[in-house]
Amino acid sequence: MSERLVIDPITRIEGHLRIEARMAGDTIEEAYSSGTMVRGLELILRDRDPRDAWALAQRICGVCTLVHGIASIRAVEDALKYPIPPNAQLIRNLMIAAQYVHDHVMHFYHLHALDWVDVVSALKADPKATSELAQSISSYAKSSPGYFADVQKKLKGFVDGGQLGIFSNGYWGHPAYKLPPEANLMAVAHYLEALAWQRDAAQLHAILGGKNPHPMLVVGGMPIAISIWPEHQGQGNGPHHQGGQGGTALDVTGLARIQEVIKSMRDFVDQVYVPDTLAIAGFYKDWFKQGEGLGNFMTYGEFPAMNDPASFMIPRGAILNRDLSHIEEVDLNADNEIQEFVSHSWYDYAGGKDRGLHPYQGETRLNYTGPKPPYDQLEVDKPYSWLKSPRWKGKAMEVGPLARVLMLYAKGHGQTKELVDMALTKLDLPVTALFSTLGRTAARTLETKIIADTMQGWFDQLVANIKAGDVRTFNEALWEPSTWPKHCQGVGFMEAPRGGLGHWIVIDNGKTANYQAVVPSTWNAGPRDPQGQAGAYEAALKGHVVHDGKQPLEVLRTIHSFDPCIACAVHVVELPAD
Ligand code: NFE
Ligand code: MG
Repeated sequence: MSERLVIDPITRIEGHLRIEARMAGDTIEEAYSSGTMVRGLELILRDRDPRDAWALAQRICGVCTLVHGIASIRAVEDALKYPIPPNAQLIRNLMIAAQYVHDHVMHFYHLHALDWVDVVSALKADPKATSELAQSISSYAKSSPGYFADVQKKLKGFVDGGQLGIFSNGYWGHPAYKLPPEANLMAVAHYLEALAWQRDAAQLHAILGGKNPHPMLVVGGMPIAISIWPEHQGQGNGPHHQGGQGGTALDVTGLARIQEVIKSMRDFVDQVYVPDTLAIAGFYKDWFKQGEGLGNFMTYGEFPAMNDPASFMIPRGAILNRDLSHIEEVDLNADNEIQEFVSHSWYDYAGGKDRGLHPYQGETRLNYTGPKPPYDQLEVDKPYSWLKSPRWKGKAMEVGPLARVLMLYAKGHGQTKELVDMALTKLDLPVTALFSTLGRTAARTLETKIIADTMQGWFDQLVANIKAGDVRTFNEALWEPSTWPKHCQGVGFMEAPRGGLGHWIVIDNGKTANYQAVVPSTWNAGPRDPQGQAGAYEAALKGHVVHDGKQPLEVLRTIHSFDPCIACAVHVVELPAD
């Protein structure tokens, strides 16, 4: 019998995602991914000043805050050939890195962990045995029997009061949960720790960008002054500054606080996030054998030393059919490489629905043809999503942490090789285990460590520049539109936490003529293309066995391993009037 499993919404994500699966018994035969909300930000950006685009574009998402702002200012800078000062580059790198660390830790504990951790089982744990477990895997200070007994008491209070709150509606007791009670209790404790820790992490954005989420940015640099005058020291923007005289420049106090935040990030990643990932993964080795899907991976590149792709810490490229011995070059400007298709999306193209359009020529023409909500089932032979289907040279590609770690690994990046080999050895798994649901989750953890560790070098370089007297953060040379060409176009790309992100802008007479954002979750969560090729989520779910259709935990595990963000992917909450 062929039945349809429907999960809508899939929770603990940003935005509205619906998954439907055609079942053969308890096995997923075909899966369909649908974004059920459209926002239309690309239309809002038209005809405005390109220098303001970032402020609007950044509102595409509040989870990956910053990244759409950065992609936007980079797009305008690319169009205008607008160089930025080295300090601005370093400050951007620090902010992007802080975004990764913050976002990945939050994803692991708050959006994904409960797919693996049974909160209610933690009540049965012995606090002393939990303490022994915690101390056997990490030097993290909060690991005494008393600490875990307190966490357990707090949790018991939630449960006894019928108030699981943030833990309500889980599939507690599902047989696919495999952790012993002690590991569950340790993970619940760290879920709560991560909530507190993330406040610290967010301060780096507040110091360098004025606030979080959605820090302040500017085309041509960063909108922050650096103070080197001793009489101003201590009046700056460190959260602990005592001056109280309203100084906003970055000074020794702010720099000292940034150093503390970087240390707090690295400590949490080293002492909590990495050991927890490895410990939890050890109980779920089956999940290193399923959930990959496409086998094609793409990165755009990130963390430039200068505005030169050759200097990227994470390189650009494509890996096809899992072949780590060969990396294809990716050109973000070539008409026939990155294209978006709408054959299965609720959009039209002027030239016909089966064409692919490069983002410079991209169109955003809404045309909802689906059933009137609420509906039982999507019509998957027709358009069934507000996401488009991006393709690279006609191929569906996975983007994100796994793509980046594979790229770094394939290129022989030292620390990546060390970490991946350490994790595989510890878990007694072959390198092919990376191509899986837990491979994706583990790659996210490992890249967090790599990026957090790299932050120190950028910070040291920034301090060295300031000491040498270079306090420039903004280049005003091309600020006035009168200096711009009449027509130009550019791409702003980056690696957002969820993968390669591109904003393409066309500027005519100083105004935005066209704007297209192709975001990571569109690559991963998009629907089928005109050839019928599945997107990454759809391909990854194929073959999963679902133990209980009313509690589809297996689907959540694989979908959440991508860290979905549909707010990003469908950039009007109302359907167009008919
Ligand atoms: Ni809204 Fe985002 C990231 C971007 S993913 S979270 O990372 O771009 O679609
Ligand atoms: Mg778009």
